[in-house]
Amino acid sequence: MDLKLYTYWRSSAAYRVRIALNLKGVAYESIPVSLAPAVLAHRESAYRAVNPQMRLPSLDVDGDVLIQSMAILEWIEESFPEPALLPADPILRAQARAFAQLIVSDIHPLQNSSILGILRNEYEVSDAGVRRWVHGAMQRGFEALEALAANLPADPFLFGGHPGLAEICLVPQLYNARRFDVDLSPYPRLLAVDGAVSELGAFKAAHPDMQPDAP
Ligand SMILES: N[C@@H](CCC(=O)N[C@@H](CS)C(=O)NCC(=O)O)C(=O)O
Repeated sequence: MDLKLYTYWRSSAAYRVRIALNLKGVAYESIPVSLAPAVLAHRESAYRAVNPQMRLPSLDVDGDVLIQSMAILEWIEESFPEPALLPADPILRAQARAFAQLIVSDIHPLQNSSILGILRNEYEVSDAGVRRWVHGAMQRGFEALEALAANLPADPFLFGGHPGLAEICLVPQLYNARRFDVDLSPYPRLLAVDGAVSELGAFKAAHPDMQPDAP
């Protein structure tokens, strides 16, 4: 199978997919698409032809293009079942999915670069206002995640003996939080999970700084 991942080193949605492919031990080729404000290669016609939404990531599977990181993660899980990204128990599976969705659906969209651009350019929100918006979105989300994590066994992973969907979504969101200087000290459980998985090769290799297009 020939896999090409359209990615950008600092894209947290692409970071999720990189971690999952690494955890499954699946080889892929990285095709960098720059989201840097001076380049915006994702808005050019070449990438629009790949993904009409002009967002990252996209995964080309033998010529079929998949978009949306959660759909891609589900395809990865269905195509490469081991190691499982979700626990076996249906209740725990729903809880792991909810943990991930809280990040993917409720935190990340509020701090995505094009949304912040709209706030700045169309609504004339100041840099300080945008920063408050981003911090608020992350703090509300992390507060809920910390409470959810506090009810889970300190394994050190969230939903079982190895990292899965929850960690795949959490680690890139914490990376974004650090980029925006969000104080993470109120979330010790989340930081403990982050510390535990950051030691693993699959997470290390997926880190933005390790990507071929990182400066
Ligand atoms: N829900 C989408 C979000 C994708 C997304 O917003 N990706 C960001 C990078 S992390 C992007 O391409 N931003 C460029 C833009 O918004 O123009 C997913 O999970 O794949």
